[in-house]
Formats: sequence, C-alpha cells, structure tokens
Amino acid sequence: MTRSLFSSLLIALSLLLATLTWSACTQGTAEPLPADPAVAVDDSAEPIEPRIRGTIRPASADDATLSSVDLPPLTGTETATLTFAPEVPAPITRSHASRVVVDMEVTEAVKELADGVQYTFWTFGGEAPGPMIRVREGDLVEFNLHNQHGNDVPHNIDLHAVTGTGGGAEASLVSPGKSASFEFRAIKPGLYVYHCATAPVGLHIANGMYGLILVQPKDGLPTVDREYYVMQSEFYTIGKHMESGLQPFSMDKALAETPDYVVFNGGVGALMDDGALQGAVGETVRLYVGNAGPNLTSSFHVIGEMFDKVYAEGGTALAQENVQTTLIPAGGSTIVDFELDVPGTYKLVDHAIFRAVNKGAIGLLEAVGPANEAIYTEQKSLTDYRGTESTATPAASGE
Ligand SMILES: [Cu+2]
Repeated sequence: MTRSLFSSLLIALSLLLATLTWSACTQGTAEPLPADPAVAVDDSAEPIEPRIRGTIRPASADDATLSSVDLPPLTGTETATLTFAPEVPAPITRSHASRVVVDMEVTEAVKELADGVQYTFWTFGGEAPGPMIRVREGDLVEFNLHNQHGNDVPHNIDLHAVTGTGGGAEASLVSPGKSASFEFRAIKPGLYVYHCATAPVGLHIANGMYGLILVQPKDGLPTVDREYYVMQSEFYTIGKHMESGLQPFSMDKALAETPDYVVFNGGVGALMDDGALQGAVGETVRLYVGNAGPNLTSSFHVIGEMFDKVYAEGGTALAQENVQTTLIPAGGSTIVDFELDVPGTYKLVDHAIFRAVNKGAIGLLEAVGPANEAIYTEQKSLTDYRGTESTATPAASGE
C-alpha cells in the first residue's frame, strides 16, 4: 500500500470516528433505526436471559451545588515557557495565580527513530515527546492548539491536568489548517501526562503525541540542583528492531503489545552520548518521568543509584524513600529525587531489562566529581580463582 493511500485511509477513518464521537457528544441519543425486514428472527431459539444489573440512583441538576474547590484570584497574564526534553521549565517563583497562555502546534513529519531508521512522527510542537509545560496550582490556562496546514489528519489534546470532559479533547479537536482554544483551571497539583486523544487514540499516541505538564504546588517543591524531563514510550513498526528505512506503524504489533522499540525521549539513544544527563557529586537531581505507553508499564530504575524520594504516580505527597525501582503506569508519571554521592555513569532503564538492552529503553546520567572510596571503590584487584576441587567420593548407587 502506498503511503498516500495509507494516509488517505487514516484521514477517512479519523474523520469518521471524530465525527461520530462529536455527534454522540453534542446531539445526545440518536433515534433508533427501523427494524430491517430482511433479518429473519428464529422464534424457535432458546430465549436469552436479560443481564441483571444493579440500580443507579438518578442524578438531577437539582442535586448540584457549586464545587468546593478553591479558585484564587488571577493576577496578570504570561506566556508559558515550553522546553524540549530533557530540559525542564524553571521553577515558578510568583506567589499568586495567573492567566497562562500555551500555544502548541501539531506537526506530522519524518524523523529519526534510531540510527538508519525513520518513522512518520505526529508531534506536539515538532518533537516527541512534546514540550514540557509548567504552571502553578490555581493558574488559569488558556490552551491554543494549532493543526498545521498540510497535515493529513485531525488532532486534539487530552491533558490529564484538566478537570473536564475528555481532558480538553473535544474542546481542542482541530482539522488541518485550524486552531482551537479552550481554558482550564489547574486545580490539582502534580505531574501529568498529556496526549492526543483523536481516534484511533492508540495510533496517535504510538506516533509520538505525548508530553508532560507539571502543575507546581502553590507552596513549591523542595529545591534541587538539577531537574530533567524524561518520557518513556513504545514504537510498533512493520520491520523488526533496527530494520533500516522508513518504517510504517504496525497495528498488529500494537494490539499484541509487542513493541519493536521501547525508548526514552522519542528515540533510541536520545539520552546517550551528547544527550547524556549531567550532574556533579553533591548535587541533588530530580527526574520528572512520564510513561506515554501506549501499552506497557515501566519499571523505572537508575542503575547504581537509589531514589532518595519518590512522589509515586506523579502525586504531590512523598510516597516513599530509598527506592530501587518504581512503577510508572501507561498514561502516568513519577517524580524521583536523589543526591549524587560518587562519580560515575548511571544508567536510566526500564528494568524489564530486555526493553533496555534490546529495545532502546536506556539512557545515561554522568556524574563528575572526586572519588569517595569510603562509599564505593572501583575494582581493587582481579586474581585467578579455581574454586575448591571436590574430594568427595560419589555415593554408591543401588546397594
Ligand atoms: Cu493526534
């Protein structure tokens, strides 16, 4: 199948599903279709027992009261600073809520997935993962989503930081060449995933449409020396791992949840070599880690370190201390803090370890500074060893 035919089918499918979703959301229940006289009814068949369901107490608008959530007054308007992974927007120092404007453009473009392997990425802001957004608890966010003219399909955004239908997905649905705008209050602090939620949702996520938004608690987070943005995701390609050339998406592999690539920050090697994270002994490091999935749960681990603190699942309460490996669900996040105690090269991995070694879920954090042999020695010696030769007489058998 040519790419243009494949794209045309995707456009048709996306438009149809988006239209059906939109219709269902805006027009309520459709009139029942008339019975088809051509469908024969078998009166002799055993009657089918109706399913038994519990009752649901109906809700009426008369039951409603105003939400108890605190909405602080808004002072001033600012444009959000967006950063590409692994950079994190600087901490917000203001002590009041503001109106914050976010503009994000959706692109569809061929990019490198691995050395010699290309993939047609669908992106927020031109990159996968999309830019990290940082707002303050209580801020009013004006979100403007632009679907680049010349793109093939409609897109939208579901931010898990949004309280409201679809996380903003219906409000932001845009065809190519259109812009949509909506507003939300960042009422719950935490680290949240955002992603495209246009049908078929899994395809849009698998193609690269995800990122993180941090709703900084109004009292801030404990100060650290360095903050980094890391996001795990999977790619499903027709060709096997590292098969060269432009690789189309494989729906069969996505349904079977057998990715060819599990990566950090949008491609194999994104956090290696020049992309390795940096730190110095004595510094504290915070990783904001998201997992876009679309299918797998991450067993996130840094080889050679322990997480001093884990804000599990991206929540704001310190959930645990001194943790080796922490789970990140698909569509979820975590925040981990640790101090660098000795120099070395530390490896970020999904400890479902074949994903790290064979599928790409590995990155580096290089810590510089003086050695401290009171904590860790490098190899001190290497000698021959033959073990103890056995002198035992084998037991006689059978008598
Ligand atoms: Cu999309």
